[in-house]
Amino acid sequence: MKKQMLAIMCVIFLSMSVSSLQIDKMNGVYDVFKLDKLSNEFEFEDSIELLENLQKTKLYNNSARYSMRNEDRSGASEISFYYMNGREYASVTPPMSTKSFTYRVIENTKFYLEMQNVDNEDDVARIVLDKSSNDFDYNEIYAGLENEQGEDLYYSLHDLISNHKSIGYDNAKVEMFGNVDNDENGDIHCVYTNLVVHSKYPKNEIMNCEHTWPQSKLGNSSFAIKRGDLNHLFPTDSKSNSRRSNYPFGLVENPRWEQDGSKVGTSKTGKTVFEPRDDHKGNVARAMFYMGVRYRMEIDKEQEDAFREWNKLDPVDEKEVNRNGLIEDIQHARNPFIDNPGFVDRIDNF
Ligand SMILES: [Ca+2]
Repeated sequence: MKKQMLAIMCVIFLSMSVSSLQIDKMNGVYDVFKLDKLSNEFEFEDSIELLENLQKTKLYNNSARYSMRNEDRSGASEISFYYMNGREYASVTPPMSTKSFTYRVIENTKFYLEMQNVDNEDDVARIVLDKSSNDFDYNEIYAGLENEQGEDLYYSLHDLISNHKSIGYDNAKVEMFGNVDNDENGDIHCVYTNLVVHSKYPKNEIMNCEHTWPQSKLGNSSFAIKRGDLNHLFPTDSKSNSRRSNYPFGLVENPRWEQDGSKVGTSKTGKTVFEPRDDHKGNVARAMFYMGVRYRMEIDKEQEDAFREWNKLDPVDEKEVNRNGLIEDIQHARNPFIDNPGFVDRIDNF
């Protein structure tokens, strides 16, 4: 009887893993993240290419072995997945090494594989499919979330975007000014005012990098990763940037500063708020929802209500879609609220 139960459990376990990131389908480019104990965040370590080179063996049902190539192609190594006593393990042989390390697979989700070194518990790694590669079909994933609502949807989206390749703040700024927000004429447009700069390296006194979620409110955990996340960084002229300061967003009733449609002043509840001009309102809302879900940061009720309206008032346009794609190329993750603004209405609390 016990044996039967065990067999059933094994079948359930195996069929569960089949619906998740399938080990026998792990061909392609992956990002490897290591857990940093201090920030409790998975930090990007390396890109690898996995090439399946051995078929499954009868001995280890469902096992698979891959050769692994680092981004710089400096060395080949191996990673094998196998089941033992109903648990999934990975054996990793680094480049230029004959010694292998054994990892216990902790989580095998649709979006990543998390594993812990059995000899060193601090060594926790995630292998995430490089989502900018063609194998990762966002539309398929979104379709799978069709019936999800509320917290379920919130956490599914969190899992989907919880790893991205962070390139650091300085590089993010270079990418933003020189690539993501540098248009076909070589111009950078301020998102709050009409200021335009023709440059890839604008002077700090003229054009800044705006943190839509203010730096002073990012909190300590994963600070560097949040600070350099392109999804909430935008070019702004330095004057409107300092006017925005770290005020929350909202609708201004009594403006004390106003330029090209953006305002600072008090809201109907008497709070000092910043109101971006209409054509950037939706972008702000979707960037803030992204940041909230990505880093599990709460959005206060007053702002949340405004963002819900702004998400509809200023719908996604081609420019925003293109920007999402450019950021995906760099960070290997997208803002799902740009792909699917309707997600906002299906989550009742951010
Ligand atoms: Ca817009």
